[in-house]
Amino acid sequence: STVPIPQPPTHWFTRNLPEMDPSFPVASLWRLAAVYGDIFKLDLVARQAVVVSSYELINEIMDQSRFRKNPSGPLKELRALLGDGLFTAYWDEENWHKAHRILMPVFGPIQIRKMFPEMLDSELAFDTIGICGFGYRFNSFYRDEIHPFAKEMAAALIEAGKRANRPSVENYLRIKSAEELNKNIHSMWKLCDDLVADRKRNPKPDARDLLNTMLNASDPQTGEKLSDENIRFNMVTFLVAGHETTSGTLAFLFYLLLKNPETYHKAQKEVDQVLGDGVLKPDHLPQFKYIEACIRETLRFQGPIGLLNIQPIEDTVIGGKYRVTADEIILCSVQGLHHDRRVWGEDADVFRPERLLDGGWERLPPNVWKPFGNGARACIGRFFAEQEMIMAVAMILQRFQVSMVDSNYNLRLKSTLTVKPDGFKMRAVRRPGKG
Ligand code: MNH
Repeated sequence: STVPIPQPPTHWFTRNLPEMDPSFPVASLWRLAAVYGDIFKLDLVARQAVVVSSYELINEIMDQSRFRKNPSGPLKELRALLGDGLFTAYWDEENWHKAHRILMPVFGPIQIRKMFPEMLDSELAFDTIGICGFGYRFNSFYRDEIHPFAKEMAAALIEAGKRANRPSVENYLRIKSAEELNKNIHSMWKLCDDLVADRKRNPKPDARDLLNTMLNASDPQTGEKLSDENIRFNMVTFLVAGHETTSGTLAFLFYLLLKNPETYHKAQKEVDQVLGDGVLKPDHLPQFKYIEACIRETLRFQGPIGLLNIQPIEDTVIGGKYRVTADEIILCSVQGLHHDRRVWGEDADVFRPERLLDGGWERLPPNVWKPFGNGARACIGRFFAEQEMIMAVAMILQRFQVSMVDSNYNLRLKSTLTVKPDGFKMRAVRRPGKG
């Protein structure tokens, strides 16, 4: 027999929408989880959501024979920009399967290792994808202002998050925001379409970038190539999915290292032992065991993605007693999972990279660490991001002493679809005689 899923009281017209803060929806779910517990239901008018926040329930929901990702809410709004690109594709879209088959091989560890020289040569997250992805230099470092694409992207992400958590009447009335969003979308598309056109006019057969693969490779199963439209959607997808996530994670990482100075010293000591004053080489990467643990622990403690959108393949019962239907969306709280004391222990709220060392990583139970999502729809850019982050942390710690501009700063969060620190500033001073 089943029991009803707890639900906050509803308003006659806006149902549970007033519970949501459109500028930080995930935080609303964290707040509600503290009141209603590991599972609760929300009627968000346009969609019915079930929010789960425990290891026990999420472990069950990660079973791909019963559940799968299907974009809803902000992800659905983002389709206006990202279409049937990998991140926002619905589970039954053929273009997801095609692009997944074509692109998976180039995102594997060996191919990503070959991008080392380009990564070494670029200015973090956004520029790295520009160069490794499409041979395009955004040159963020050499501009006073951030690149228009980065601005348009940030604005579009915020607007998509808001649209998903506003009543549709209100969306309808906000003509100005809709026009602005549309303008931004077309401007981002144009940059990508121009890059495709340019590459077609001037092929670069030797370039090891994603654009070459998308233009030239054919699907091993159907023999078909990706359409120009799908290539554009995936180009924007890589920039969106790879920029805020990687830069947000690095910001959280430095915040956590600085708040826990013994971890900072251990990481720096490791860099000094592995690199000394030398130049970073691909062979060094597997030697940064402590930094790897710091990155993994950061992604557990506070990663950039708050929710996984999962849908039951058919009506089913979870946790032995809660009925969920195939038209409901289950929002898995990554925060809830990563801070569940029942699996992580009493110190779940402590940043402790050591928990993942000396076999700790290998001993983790299945599905307790999900910052990159799940199964077939897990992050395709994971090796890319991990390599980029290890390189960045190693080079920064080798050459600089980093500190907080305001030593009393305590973490505040903000959200633009992804979660990141708000108002966190660091200062970097050259370490004498290094690098
Ligand atoms: Mn990434 C999917 C997290 C870096 C490209 N990424 C996902 C998902 C998570 C995620 C979580 C699954 C989302 C969901 O279930 O709805 N991604 C990250 C994190 C980092 C990251 C935490 C960095 C840290 N991602 C990157 C980078 C790229 C990238 C870098 C590209 C170069 N991610 C993707 C793509 C998908 C994705 C593409 C969609 C994959 C699919 O569904 O086929």
